[in-house]
Amino acid sequence: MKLIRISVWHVPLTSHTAYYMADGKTCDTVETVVVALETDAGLTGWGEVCPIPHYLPAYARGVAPAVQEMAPMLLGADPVGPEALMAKLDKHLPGHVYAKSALDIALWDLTGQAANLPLHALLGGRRTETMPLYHSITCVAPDEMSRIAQTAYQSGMRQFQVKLGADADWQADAARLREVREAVGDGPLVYGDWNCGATSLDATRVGRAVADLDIMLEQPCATIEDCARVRAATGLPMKLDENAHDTASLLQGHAQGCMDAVALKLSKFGGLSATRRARDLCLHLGAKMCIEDTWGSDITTAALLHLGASTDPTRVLNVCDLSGYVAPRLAPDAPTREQGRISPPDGPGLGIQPDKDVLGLPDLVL
Ligand code: 0XW
Ligand code: MG
Repeated sequence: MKLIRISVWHVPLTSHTAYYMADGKTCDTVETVVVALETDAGLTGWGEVCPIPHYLPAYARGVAPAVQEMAPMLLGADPVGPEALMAKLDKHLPGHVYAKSALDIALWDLTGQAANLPLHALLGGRRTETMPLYHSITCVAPDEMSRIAQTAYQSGMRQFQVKLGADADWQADAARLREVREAVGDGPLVYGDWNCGATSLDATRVGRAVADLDIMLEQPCATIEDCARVRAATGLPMKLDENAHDTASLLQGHAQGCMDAVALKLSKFGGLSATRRARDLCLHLGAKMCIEDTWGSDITTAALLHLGASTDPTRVLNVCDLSGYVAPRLAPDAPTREQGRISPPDGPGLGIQPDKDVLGLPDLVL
């Protein structure tokens, strides 16, 4: 089987509700990039990557030029066995992992379709029926955030990511964590995410103000060293996100003692192949994993669900139904949340069928 055509679409995704993070970052409407790889056997593999502006070293309009650069290595190649082809792409164009993420997902989709097996079977075998989701709460007034948490709790959610730092007011951040914890009661996981936006001073003050509560902190500062300082000064468990993006940073987070949990976003590492290797390293290091991506719709969500379902469930902190936060849905047959949990699709490959009417005409065909 040979790859004969590459198509790329840019699709604006709009969040159902406003979504604010520290440093003025938002993803109210962001562009997702969809990639289709067609073969001479009539199969089409789908990939997606959706960077949030100003969030990671990645941007939506950077994907198509990188794909164009890699196209000569892809066209005519056998897509079955994604890691072999991804290794060739890594030699041809080092880095650009977010663009490669969409290609790698599409290669896995084709490999699964060729094998007539769902990706979770090829990624090591299904370990669980359903996985817990977390609900990410936009950084607004503390009482509004506790109302959002309560509504999500009633829908079955038991894990809550409380966005912090939008107003640089550390006391408001402490109130956000306290009020959300009160709203959902003891037991559910509550964690505050600054998305790198705090100083170690402010994050430490917040952490110490809520140290009587069962709270985890996520990526308060811009460096692993500063996150480790906050972890040590507050005694609160910590999740790394933005700083954990490759083997070296996972090892560093672990060595610095601030990686109780970690966000494995597919596009930080370079797709399913690279994130599976990161997953295996985290199994060894003992960090609990949030298996997800930066943002996106049904294609990236299906991909992360397959990796999550093939991971030891005692090590999976949670997964994210990214497509549940945005419109339009790209695939009408994609899984949706039920009582705060979600399952991967069952069909071959990713197991979803993107809707060509929603996508329209591609922006680039190679
Ligand atoms: C990447 N986000 C902004 C979207 C996901 O829901 C989680 C969050 C994060 O930074 O963890
Ligand atoms: Mg985060």
